[in-house]
Amino acid sequence: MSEVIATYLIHDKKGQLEKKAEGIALGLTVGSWTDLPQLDKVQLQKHKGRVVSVKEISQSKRINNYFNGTITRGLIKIAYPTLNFSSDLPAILTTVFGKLSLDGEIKLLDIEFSEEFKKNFPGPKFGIKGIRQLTGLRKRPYVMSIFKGVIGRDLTYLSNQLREQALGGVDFIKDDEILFENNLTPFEERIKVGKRVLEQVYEETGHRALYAVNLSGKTFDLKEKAVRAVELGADILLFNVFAYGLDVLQSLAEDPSVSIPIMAHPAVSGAITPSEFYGISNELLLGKLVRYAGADFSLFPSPYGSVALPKEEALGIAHALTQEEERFEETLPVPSAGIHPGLVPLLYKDFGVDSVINAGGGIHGHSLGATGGAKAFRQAVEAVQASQSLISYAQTKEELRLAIEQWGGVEVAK
Ligand code: 1AE
Repeated sequence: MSEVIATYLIHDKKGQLEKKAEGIALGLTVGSWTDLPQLDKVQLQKHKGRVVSVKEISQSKRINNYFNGTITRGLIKIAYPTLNFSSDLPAILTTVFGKLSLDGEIKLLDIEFSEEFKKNFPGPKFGIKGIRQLTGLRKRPYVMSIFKGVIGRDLTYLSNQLREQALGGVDFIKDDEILFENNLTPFEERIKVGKRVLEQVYEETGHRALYAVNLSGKTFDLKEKAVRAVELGADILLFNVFAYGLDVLQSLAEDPSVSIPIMAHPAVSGAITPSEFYGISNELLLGKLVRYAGADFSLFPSPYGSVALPKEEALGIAHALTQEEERFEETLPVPSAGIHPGLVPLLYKDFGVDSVINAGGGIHGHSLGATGGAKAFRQAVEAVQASQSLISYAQTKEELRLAIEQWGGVEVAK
């Protein structure tokens, strides 16, 4: 029988993990089937959830203090027959963590799908391989910059900022996720102007940057808008997946006419993932599910910047995005938020060549402006790839020297 297996971290004051697990397996599938007549029980057997394992984990003084009493903690795995739901993420999430997410201290850590069931998800259309092909760049991490301060500004301002960033040598430039449809810089105009500016920079310098435009608006209008973006020659779509839902991402990714990469932004996910007692793990939400639903890039807080994640969680996301999967391309990890050039050695060590170093403030706040900031990032990447310390490399690279003077730099032992 085909099943989906969910792993939960539970906290129970009564210390009855087995009972709780059995209650979930029944409650989220056939309800109180033990009270039913024999015939009904037999019929319902194939729909009943199954407790796969219950593992108590060591008590924690800190957590006992927090709950003001002794609390038993455990990892439980429950298998749900796929017969019970349609093959879409809303149905799966509602089954494994619908009402249950409202029921006390329980966190959904993982969902395992059989290879057969994975066929219901598209995975990334491009993935790391496809993006490497698209950009013709193979041997270094990408550098991305973010438009900043463009709300209330017109297309001329936007073009100038785009040009400055591209001239510094960034590979991708993304809209700020808070830039929506507006009269001053409408979606379609941003794409047209962006194309013109980036083509000009390419002609002048030989460097081509790609622009990720924010796909926003009402859910039912998104597809048409995405297709129009493709017709206009957009490079990449930025998408606030958690404001809309993973299934909306999936339906965009599945559409053959949305034939450009999709970049998933983590906005709103902080309402779901950070608690150690509730919600959904970062690895599952920003890692596995974003990848299965079809994002080519996934942004998430790095372990270092202004909105830092615990390191093992950030690494867990990257692992889920890139671990070998028979059916799915890899999604490019984009550790972000509060990143400056001095953090590049750490990011490179943690996330490797196949990642994107992404910065807004760390580009625009550079004392030589966005072009200087972008150059400083590229120089920091060069330093790391040449196995040189940032300090020694900066002796001949003015932009990097100024960035380190401004924000400091972290060297990594070889
Ligand atoms: C985790 C998302 C990061 C992001 O979108 C963003 O705008 C970062 O800006 P900075 O680099 O922190 O200024």
